[in-house]
Amino acid sequence: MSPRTAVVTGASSGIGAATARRLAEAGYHVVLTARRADRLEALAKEITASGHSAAAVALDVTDRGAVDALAASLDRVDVLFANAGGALGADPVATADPADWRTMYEVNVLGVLNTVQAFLPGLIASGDGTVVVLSSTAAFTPYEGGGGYVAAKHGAHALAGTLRLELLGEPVRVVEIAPGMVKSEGFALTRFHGDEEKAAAVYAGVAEPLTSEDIADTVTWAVTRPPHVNVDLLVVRPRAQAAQHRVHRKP
Ligand code: 8X3
Repeated sequence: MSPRTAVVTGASSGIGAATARRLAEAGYHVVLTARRADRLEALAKEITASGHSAAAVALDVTDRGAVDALAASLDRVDVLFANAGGALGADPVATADPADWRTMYEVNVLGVLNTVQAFLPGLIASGDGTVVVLSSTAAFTPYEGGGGYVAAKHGAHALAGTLRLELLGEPVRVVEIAPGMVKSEGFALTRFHGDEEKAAAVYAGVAEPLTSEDIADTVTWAVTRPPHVNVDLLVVRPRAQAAQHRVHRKP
């Protein structure tokens, strides 16, 4: 019989990579997917070298044909961690680039839709499937300059909530994890189009933002609860962040 399998999108870095490691340690065969094949290969080697099981598949979640082909190639899927996403641009609504907004919607919402639709038959067939959608505190609270990302993550939140309702009676849980400030590789840098100074300013004076490992721990905890326990939604912030705009910074 094939081993229990977890598909992780956006697995080449940050929260995706950290969660893939944790799910592998928890006994899952992890299918690592992202656009950057070289990084996936390196992570698959690392996981395999530590005695666990992983495979790397280059994938763009916005390419529905490729997502369908991956789903068709797997014998089994028990967990889908729909993690691929991100922010692009930090401009006000008045002047933001619609192309950035379109990309954010494509990845954060339609990317989740593509993977959910492709893997859902397999998740149902597993008899105990779990979808984990990585949203954000931006899924609930707007902030200046966040408009396109906030809109997209509200979309991801709506998708997760709707899916949970529609799957009532099916053996599939729908979990949403909504992190606040996470200092993860690349997130802020991508948002600021590679501007390192602006990216660093996001975390300035914050002694301990969350790490990718903190979120990996949370996702793995939710996934490994008994099958009848559906952790609907978890909002996870660092102690230094009491609300979206309330961050404790040391001078
Ligand atoms: C990341 C949190 O505050 O940058 O999803 O939107 S925030």
